[in-house]
Amino acid sequence: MATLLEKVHSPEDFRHFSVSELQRLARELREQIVATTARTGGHIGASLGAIELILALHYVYDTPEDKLVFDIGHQAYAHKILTGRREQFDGIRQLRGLSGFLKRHESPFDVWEAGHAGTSLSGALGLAVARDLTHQSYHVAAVIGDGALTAGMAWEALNQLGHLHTKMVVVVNDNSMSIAPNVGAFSRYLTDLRTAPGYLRLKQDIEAILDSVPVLGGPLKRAGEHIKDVLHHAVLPGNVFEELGFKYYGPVDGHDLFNVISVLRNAREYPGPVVIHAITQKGKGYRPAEEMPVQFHGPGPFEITSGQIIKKQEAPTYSQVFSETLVEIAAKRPEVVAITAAMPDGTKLDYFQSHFPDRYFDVGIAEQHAATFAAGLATAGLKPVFAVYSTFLQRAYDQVIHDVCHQNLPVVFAVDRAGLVGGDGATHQGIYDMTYLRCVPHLEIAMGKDEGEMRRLIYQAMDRPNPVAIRYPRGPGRRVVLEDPVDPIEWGRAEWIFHGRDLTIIGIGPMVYRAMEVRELLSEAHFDVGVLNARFVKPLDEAALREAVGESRAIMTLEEHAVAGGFGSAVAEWLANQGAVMPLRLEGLPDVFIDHGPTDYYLDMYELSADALYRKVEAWLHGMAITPRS
Ligand SMILES: Cc1ncc(C[n+]2csc(CCOP(=O)(O)OP(=O)(O)O)c2C)c(N)n1
Repeated sequence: MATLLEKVHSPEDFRHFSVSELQRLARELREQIVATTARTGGHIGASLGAIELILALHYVYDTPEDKLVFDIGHQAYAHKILTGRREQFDGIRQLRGLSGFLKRHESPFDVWEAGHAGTSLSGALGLAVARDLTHQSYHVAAVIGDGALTAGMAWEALNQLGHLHTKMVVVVNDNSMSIAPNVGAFSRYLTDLRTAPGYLRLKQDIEAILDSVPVLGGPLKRAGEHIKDVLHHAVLPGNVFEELGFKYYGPVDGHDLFNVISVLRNAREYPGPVVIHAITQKGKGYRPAEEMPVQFHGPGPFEITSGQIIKKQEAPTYSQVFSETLVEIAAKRPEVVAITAAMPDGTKLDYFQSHFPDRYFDVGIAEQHAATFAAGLATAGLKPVFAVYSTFLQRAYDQVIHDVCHQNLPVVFAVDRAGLVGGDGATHQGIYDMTYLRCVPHLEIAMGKDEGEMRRLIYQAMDRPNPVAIRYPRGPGRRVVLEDPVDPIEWGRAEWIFHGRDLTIIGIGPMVYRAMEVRELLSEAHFDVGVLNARFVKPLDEAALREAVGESRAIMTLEEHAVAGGFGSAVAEWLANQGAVMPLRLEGLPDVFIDHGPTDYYLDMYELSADALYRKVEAWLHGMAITPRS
């Protein structure tokens, strides 16, 4: 039997459906999302939880004329399927397939792109203000999760929206979860709103009484509304949204299509800003995702019937080794405290939390605050370690400079997911941090070639009197033996792995192993090639660099990072200032946003595989008359 979904190529196709047909559509969407993500992995939990909201929004609004803005975009799988991408949905997050987030080039229904949390309200307010200034009449609605509402940016937007009183609808998709259970006073406040039946009944009763007071038209009507507002505020306990100038509808059961549609219809007509507080369940309709919302936030492939997530047998990840190392250190050093911005599972700081609950802080999706909070802790003699993905540290740039580094405070940034990240794609690549951190005074930056060196660097970072960033990549380590006790790395010292007279390849991070592969190939072709494991981006090991300049005829740097301003640039700056005339080649990632897909695919594409590097380097050396030794 044909499914209803097969008949839907655009929201127009279901706007005449009955509520029971919409409910059937919701079931079919659930089946497709579960069936696909079981193969591809992806953001299943949030997407299952937002299905009814998405159906209702497209049902009530005339999209894409009216503008729907999603926060992050990870919850919008149903939106993708309903807006003409059902047949491509199978390829979500796969190479050349649909993005796991929204993309303006994918569809006119994707009016806003994101990946980072908390941007939707600012973007939507921009659309709404532009509408008014250009005398257009489209509606604007934004969907934001309770987790994303812990981001400062979201409040900056609410502040302006309440002030401008612009016509716009904000749907708060409250499932009480961020990736982990949501934290913070505001999260607790939302829970109180949700679970205070007394308040709700009182509110409904009072509103009913006030609504029954007749008001006349024109100016009198406005005066009457004003009196109602004043009475409303006088009798009811304050609701933060109303206090900020919003019309508040809620809490609404976000899975009750009939209800959500009728609330949305009212909200759409309201002349100012509206908040609809919708209660949803993460993973709704798929038992394992309902029961294990953290694991099913963004799992890899899983077995549908059992809900078993398919795990490859891999070495411990860098994040695991990091967290275990930090626990070891913290056991000996009571001043060590750990901070995450809503990523206890991703950073593996949940392990630290289980050992030292009082010295662990999940601050919500609040990277800016996390950095400054760390600075505050450090001024009072603690040793804060902020574990944060490279991409999310971007959010805290001013705080890194102004609050941490300017005061030269000994905060440790454990910069996770440094490098390409795979399925999350362009918004999540950790390939800019060396550029944006390298120029900040006082900050030292290091990256080990494997998890063993990372561990040693973490140990030593604890003794630095200034801020330090230790970078490490996503995924499994190389199963190297983890020394215990660790053998300290001389701070600022690179590691010579081979010396060579024709070329020295200076690698940073795991790219050092790639450098060794390239060396192998070049050695077979009779070139004499050295490999230097830089370890430190800042300070550079100038003595080792001088040695390389002295003994090699050419230098190549190698990094899994944007070349622009990255590690190679640091070497180039140094070399230029030496006045040394030396052939130098910088290998890394080009000046483009890199989409989702396997890391190796992109390393091949940008000619950073061992073979491609070998071919390029051999031609380069020949071009400079550096020929094989017989
Ligand atoms: C700035 C930033 N920090 C961290 C993340 C990682 N992240 C992705 S989804 C998510 C939780 C979002 O929770 P919520 O907004 O409530 O949406 P839900 O997944 O519950 O629907 C987090 C922390 C991010 N995307 N952006």
